[in-house]
Amino acid sequence: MSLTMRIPDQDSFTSRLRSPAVAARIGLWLGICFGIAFVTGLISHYAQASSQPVPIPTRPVWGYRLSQGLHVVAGTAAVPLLLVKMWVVYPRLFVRPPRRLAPLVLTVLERGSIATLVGAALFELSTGLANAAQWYPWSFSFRGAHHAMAWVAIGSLLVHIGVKLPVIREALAHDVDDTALDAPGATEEGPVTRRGLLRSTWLAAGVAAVAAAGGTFPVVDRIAVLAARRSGGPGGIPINRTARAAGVLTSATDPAWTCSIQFGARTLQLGYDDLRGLEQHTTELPIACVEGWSASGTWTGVRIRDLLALVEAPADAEVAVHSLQQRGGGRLSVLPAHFATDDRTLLALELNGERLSLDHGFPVRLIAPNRPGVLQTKWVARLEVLA
Ligand SMILES: Nc1nc2c(c(=O)[nH]1)N[C@H]1C(S)=C(S)[C@@H](COP(=O)(O)O)O[C@H]1N2
Ligand SMILES: [Mo]
Repeated sequence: MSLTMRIPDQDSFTSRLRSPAVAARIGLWLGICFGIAFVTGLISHYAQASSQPVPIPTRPVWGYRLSQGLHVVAGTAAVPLLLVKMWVVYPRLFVRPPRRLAPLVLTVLERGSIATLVGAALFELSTGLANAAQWYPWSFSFRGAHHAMAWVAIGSLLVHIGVKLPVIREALAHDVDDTALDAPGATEEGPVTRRGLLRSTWLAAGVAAVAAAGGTFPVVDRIAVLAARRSGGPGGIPINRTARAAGVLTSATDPAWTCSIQFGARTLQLGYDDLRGLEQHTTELPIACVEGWSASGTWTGVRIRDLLALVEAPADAEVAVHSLQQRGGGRLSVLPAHFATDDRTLLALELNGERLSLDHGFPVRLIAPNRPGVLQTKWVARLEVLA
């Protein structure tokens, strides 16, 4: 028995489906998905930054929810698009590089930018999907790495589009079955037509988008298989970290619990009944998790603004919201001044007309408009006026 190994060249790939006509059409939608994911990703990153030179508005209250929903939907829809696109174009890897120096340099640059683009795109989609599934099989910071790699992806995407623009234009200007741009050997009819392949790809991307959209848009909730986080949780809102996982079972149920409001040397301690005795307000606001799910709830509690007035805090001061939780993410968030004084920003005691459950942040949690879920601090122990 003899083993022969032959490196394929472009002529080893004969399917008519592998054509710039197909690649450009899928690429266009892939580019749109990456564009949406990039912009909404920047919004989410900025919304979580510790300082915001350009303030984020508190309205619309569902702004972050919509933005993050689009982010996850665009990213999920991009998965089948990217896979089909890679299948269509990978024979180009085997095109023999030119021998003359100038074209060789160009080829190396072009393939380098594509290798970077594919690597960054696969990294973004796989870490994003894993994050949406709350699965963290890595030790780096998700937010930092996903954000840094987004710039690599969008940069190499722009280079790629720049290099390919003449072909893209040509391909999109002609019928999808036009063969003018095809590799000479790509003449074999495949099991499906080009239109058939494109239709299946759009269908796969659409199904992926709908499956992810259920985490944000309740209309499609029933068919939202990828939006597993929406189900369950008291009050119909999923639970991100439980009281047990946060290590607050004892401190949050301690009858001696108080919330301290601290401004300079002034500190006020308010117990649960003290907070109940203050004017209560009810507002409907969503929790929009960075991981993609979101859900709306009706919250009742005390306005942060009213609490700040009790210690005569200035209206332009930021407020740090500290949790009983001692370690791990989510135990501290800072309210910019215009969020702290907004009339819909509450220390909530109730969700949907019932006392807050332990897992949703009993005794009290922060709820504010147009804000990433990770900043809606649960099991609040202390409000600290930063002035
Ligand atoms: N103290 C504390 N607050 C927290 C968290 C946390 O881990 N610890 N998780 C945050 C995140 S990431 C989200 S999305 C929301 C979820 O709120 P829920 O569990 O009540 O739905 O709570 C936020 N508040
Ligand atoms: Mo979250």
